Amino acid sequence: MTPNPLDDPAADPFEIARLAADDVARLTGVEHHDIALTLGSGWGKAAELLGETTATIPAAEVTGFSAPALAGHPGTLRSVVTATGVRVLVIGARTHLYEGHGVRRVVHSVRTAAATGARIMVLTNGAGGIRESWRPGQPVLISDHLNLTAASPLEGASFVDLTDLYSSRLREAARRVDPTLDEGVYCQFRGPQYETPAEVRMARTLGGHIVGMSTALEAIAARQSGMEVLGFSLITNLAAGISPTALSHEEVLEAGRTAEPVISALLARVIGSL
Ligand code: 8IG
Repeated sequence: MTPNPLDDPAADPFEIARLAADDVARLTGVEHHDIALTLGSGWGKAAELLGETTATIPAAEVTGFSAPALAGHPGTLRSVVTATGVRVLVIGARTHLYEGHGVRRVVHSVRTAAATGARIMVLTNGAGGIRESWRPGQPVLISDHLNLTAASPLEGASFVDLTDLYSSRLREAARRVDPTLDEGVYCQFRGPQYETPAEVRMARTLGGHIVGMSTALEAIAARQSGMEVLGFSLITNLAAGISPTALSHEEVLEAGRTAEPVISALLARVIGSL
């Protein structure tokens, strides 16, 4: 298998994202996308409700997405057109930091989305909830984040402003669709282990409300590329120690399955309103 060009330290990740965007244009027949959407666990049904899927392409055929020497499934990218003609690039291929391939690979889909022309990046995930009032199956907006990964997608002296990272304009748009949407601060841990109860208490003390393993690094990269970011977490479980019982992967999957139609419809309505 050909090596991933992102793994060459001398390569420019933005140039590779441009090549990836050329692949997306060629394989989808769509030159320019307006909005990009990364689907996390629990959000998978949203793509169908957004509009008409005009192309589905294996991520492995797009530059930089290929995973050499690893049997993992790289997922798909989809091009969807909404009723009003907005072109949405739906990314069903997320690379996590805990996979160990480095931050460039983690944020490559975001940089590719920007290179296709997308001005808005919608990031969704499944996550643990720290707020005691939250229940599994509840979607919440991300208002800000704590990056606890000790990693950054920025290379060199790139001083990117993150003051309004999770766009207040887009959060207001989401709340016009569903005024009951709560919001909170997302804490990204490296994972893949879930937190200890002490780590969850730490996150709460630091001002965190949501614990996850994906979105903060992607949001930073999106902002660096000039995109506006909207973030949603599906609370699939209460964070460790918040609930009296241990975290069960089955509970997480079940909450996701139950919530999926509801939150997917919500997401489609929000994106349709942007
Ligand atoms: I789903 O409780 C899901 N993803 N870090 N903690 C972290 N990530 C998660 C959790 C959680 N639940």
